[in-house]
Amino acid sequence: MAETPADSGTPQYTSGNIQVLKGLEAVRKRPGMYIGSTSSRGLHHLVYEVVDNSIDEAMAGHCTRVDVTIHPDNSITVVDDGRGIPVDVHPVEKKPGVELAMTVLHAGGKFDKSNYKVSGGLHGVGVSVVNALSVWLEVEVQRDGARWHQRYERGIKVKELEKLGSAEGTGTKVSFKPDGEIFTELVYNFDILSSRFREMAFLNRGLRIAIRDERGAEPVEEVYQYEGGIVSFVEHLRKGRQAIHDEVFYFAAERPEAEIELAMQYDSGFTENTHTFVNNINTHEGGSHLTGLKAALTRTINDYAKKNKLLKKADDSLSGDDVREGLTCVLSVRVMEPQFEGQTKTKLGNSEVRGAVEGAVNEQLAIWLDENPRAAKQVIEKSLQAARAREAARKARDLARKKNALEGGVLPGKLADCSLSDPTLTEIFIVEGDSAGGSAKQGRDRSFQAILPIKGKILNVERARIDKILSNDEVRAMITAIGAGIRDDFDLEAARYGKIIIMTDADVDGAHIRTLLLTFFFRQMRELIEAGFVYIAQPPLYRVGKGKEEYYAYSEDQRTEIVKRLTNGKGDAAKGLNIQRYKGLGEMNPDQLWNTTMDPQTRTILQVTMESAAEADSIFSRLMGDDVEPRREFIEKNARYVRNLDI
Ligand code: 0RA
Repeated sequence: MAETPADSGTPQYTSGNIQVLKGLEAVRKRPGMYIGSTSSRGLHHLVYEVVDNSIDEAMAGHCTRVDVTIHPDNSITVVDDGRGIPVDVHPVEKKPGVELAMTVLHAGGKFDKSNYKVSGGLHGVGVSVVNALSVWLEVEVQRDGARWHQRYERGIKVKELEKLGSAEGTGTKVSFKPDGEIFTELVYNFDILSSRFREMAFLNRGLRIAIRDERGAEPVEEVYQYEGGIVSFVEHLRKGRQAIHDEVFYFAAERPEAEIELAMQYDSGFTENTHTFVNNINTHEGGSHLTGLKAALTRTINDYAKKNKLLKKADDSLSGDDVREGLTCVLSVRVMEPQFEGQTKTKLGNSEVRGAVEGAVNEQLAIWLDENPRAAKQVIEKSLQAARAREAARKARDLARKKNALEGGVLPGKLADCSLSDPTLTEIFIVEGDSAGGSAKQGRDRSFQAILPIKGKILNVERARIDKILSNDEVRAMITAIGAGIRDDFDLEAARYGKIIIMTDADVDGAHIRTLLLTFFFRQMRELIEAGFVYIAQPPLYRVGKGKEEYYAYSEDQRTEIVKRLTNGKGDAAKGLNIQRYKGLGEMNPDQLWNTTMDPQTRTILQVTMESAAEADSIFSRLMGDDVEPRREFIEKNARYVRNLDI
């Protein structure tokens, strides 16, 4: 039990205090239960948690800006101009509201649950959890003409709430430093935070969110504010593809079950980019709101097409996939008591939301189509083309099926399969090139490791339609080997391996092939990424030999370090060291490949995550889409990363 801090006078353990300490102790004992993990992901969750509270204020109409700062010691400050957390003493708990917010689980400073627009949900565990998991946390509130301050250490109050003086305006400032006793990673990633805040700014029209990184020589700052809200979001996501109608379709509707906002636009591409949110949380796994949206799109577009005699045969109809081809769409709903389900708790379970979304979209989309006949015609024409291509693909697939190419147990000839068949144990390496494939086949543990060599550049699936995708040999080999189908027919349970490991050369071509493969999985087997099945192998860049000893370096820094160590700090490479730069996997013999890259005991593999599907999607489109300009922009902006790929 914690001691009462020295400066707070006589110890006073009330039952309330003991409850509080027990609560926060529980958080410190099982942090994963509250923030999901204690790795990088959990570390970032702390910031989201605090910012979510500010966004709640914004949603309630009381806050216009949020400023986030990453300090040089990786502590964080979040400032908002909301009403400020209440500082008056709670009549029952006999403590200032701000203290309850900081110490009582799930209090979040909200004493009345009447607030409809709560962000909460995936995070929403309350700022007390951040407090419990921080070495220190300071909160400053401006309210009622004064400024107030309080400090905690590992969740324990070390200073009573103190009035610092008079002040104008209102707002809340929370600063904290994550606890190294809890987290395995303490360094914040600017890009992860930044893209999350951009998403937040899109979802909360007009709200200004700034993020400032003070860790480098020069501070870096990004400011996000979108007067267009999710319309701007759709325009951002669609960037890189050619729109087929000028204006983004948008509506906002209030229903008893949910507040609904939708923005969408069609482009000439062949993929669908739908992103759904519930109370600002990205529902990667979809759920009832998405089901309602899909049903409404299919129904309303078919109704319009029939009414306007745009379908050739009376009995023809467009499928869901047809009407979503080339669609970029953001659906944002706000629900009073969201039920999150699914593997990553990002699937909306509330069944009543389905009908609400379906009804609203049916109604509003029908109006829009009627009022925009030119756009409507483009959309129907596009869907009809998709239907024709799909019919062609079905024929191609039937043919392929007959040849046992996609299904029916015949595995691709190039696959060296493993002997075990339990996918919790097995893994497949997708290897660039036949020579590396040969080494991998010899070096592997054949009981659980399968090898599929693929030839150079696979098809760019972003640009190709389904019928073409399926006619590509490399792609077909991957689909058959994995055995879980693609797109809507994808069945994770049927996957023949638990790990899909991409193994490409450490050069520019290798990076390109890796991006192509990731695009393929992202587009055709998204669930595979969502479920965390996809990995990237990390082959070494150098082999440093000294006599009979050999060491492997996976980065430039590591090579320098090894050379220093082997030359007793002199860093002189000439001293009998043999440094080999691996240009390709093919240069490694089977044993080396096993030891450095494939042996689960010693290797490092990177798991591909869907941290932000929206961001990943937009990058894929920018890099792989038809428009050249965004690709050039991206490459220029990221040239420093690109350059590192082939040193
Ligand atoms: C409870 C009640 C009120 C505001 C807040 C909490 C609040 C919490 C946070 C956390 C970060 N920023 C915040 N801003 C406000 C409303 C009090 C009133 O009615 O004035």
